[in-house]
Amino acid sequence: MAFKQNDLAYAKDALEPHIDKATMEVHYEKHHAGYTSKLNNAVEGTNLADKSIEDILKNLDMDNKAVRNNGGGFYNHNLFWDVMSPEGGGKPTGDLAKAIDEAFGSFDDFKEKFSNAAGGQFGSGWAWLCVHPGGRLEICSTPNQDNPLMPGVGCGGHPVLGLDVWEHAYYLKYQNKRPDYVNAFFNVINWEEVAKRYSDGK
Ligand code: MN3
Repeated sequence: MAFKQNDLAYAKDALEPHIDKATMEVHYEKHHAGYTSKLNNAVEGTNLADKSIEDILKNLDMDNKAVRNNGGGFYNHNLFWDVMSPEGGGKPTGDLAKAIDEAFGSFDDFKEKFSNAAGGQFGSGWAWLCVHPGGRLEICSTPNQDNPLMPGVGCGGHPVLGLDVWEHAYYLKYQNKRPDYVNAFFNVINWEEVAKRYSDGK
């Protein structure tokens, strides 16, 4: 069965002014669609074709560049769309809020560390909040389309929040001002979805 992009739960202009419609269109319809079709081409007729994307990434041969780049791109963007919402922003509640306070001191400290991970990723990549078995949280970043499920990326656990810091994710609206984009992302984070991923992943 071929891999398929998650449907967006909101219109492409619904995240404005934080994420603009033109960026959403090209990002979803061109970039993510491209990773998805290239992943399907790369696994077709191989023993990966019937596996889940999580299985593929966890057991990935990192020298398999086609699956590494496009499998990562497919998975990462599906997560990215799902952790944003026009009703997002604010702060997490419940167990996730408690875990964030335990790991980072406070929500504001978490925001600063996550923003530093996003700003400090040189070139293209992703910033992540991950949960380890037992519930411990970790912030990290990965280059290109790598993600924390892949072996040996130095970024462990199950990703519960991811931020795309490729220029294609923000350049139309923010040009070189990545920190402004990172700051704006906090206005659309769907903390309910992140909390669900946290409780599923811990
Ligand atoms: Mn992208």
